[in-house]
Amino acid sequence: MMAISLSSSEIVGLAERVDRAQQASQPIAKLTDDFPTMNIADGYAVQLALRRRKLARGERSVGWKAGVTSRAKMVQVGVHAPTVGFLTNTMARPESSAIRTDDLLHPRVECEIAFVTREALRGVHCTREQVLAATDFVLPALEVIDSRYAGFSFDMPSVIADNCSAARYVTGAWPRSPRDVDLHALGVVFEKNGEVEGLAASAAVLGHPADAVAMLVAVLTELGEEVPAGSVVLSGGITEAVMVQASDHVSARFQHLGSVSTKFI
Ligand code: OOG
Ligand code: MG
Repeated sequence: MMAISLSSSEIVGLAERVDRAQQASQPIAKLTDDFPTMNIADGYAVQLALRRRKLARGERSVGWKAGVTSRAKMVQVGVHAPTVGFLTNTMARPESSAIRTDDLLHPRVECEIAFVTREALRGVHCTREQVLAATDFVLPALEVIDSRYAGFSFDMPSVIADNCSAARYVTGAWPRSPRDVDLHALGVVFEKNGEVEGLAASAAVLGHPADAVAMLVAVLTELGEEVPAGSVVLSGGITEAVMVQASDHVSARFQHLGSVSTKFI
């Protein structure tokens, strides 16, 4: 990763800017409009400052998310390399609940496979096998993303600074051992209001969802972080994300993993 080019006061100021946009549900311009030389290391520095702000307010860290790990997502958002973001307890929603839209800007939903770890993961050369060995179980998941940038329009440093659009996530209720299912070739049917929005297989995320988690571990290790035991890790949207609004119902049906659904109010 390149060296950080922003000053520490710029990093803190940009984290505050992103945080305020989220709290006020007011979109902002992508950060690189003001800081055109911002690089990926700067993006992560802002993201980690944002994470520190949230944890200082009492949010609890529950895990991490891989983003832009599939071709469908890369094409949709115009970012061509995977990214990493963080998850806190305030983003988690139980499957039976309805997700409010009045505190979101322009939510989109994507279907993902979630990993729950029983051992910590770290290392810049983390492998698929290490991820599988450290995984307690996998779950079907829906992620609600909500870019703080106007028009959902950003570049890689800006989206990383905005915690990769993280907003809400829902996991299904049926844990499976990663050893009991072929994580490489699971089909998924993604529906909104009973209409099929996307069909894909789990291999869409970097060839294997555990490889997406290994990528995430490598990035976090470079940043001086790790994936602790007991973390939730989202491995990235398998299909394009779909726009949602109040009254929509979304579900993802995964071969061998069961389904997960949520509605919006
Ligand atoms: C960036 C977040 C991407 C995923 O699963 O690909 C992401 C975005 O699309 O706004 O969470
Ligand atoms: Mg996602």
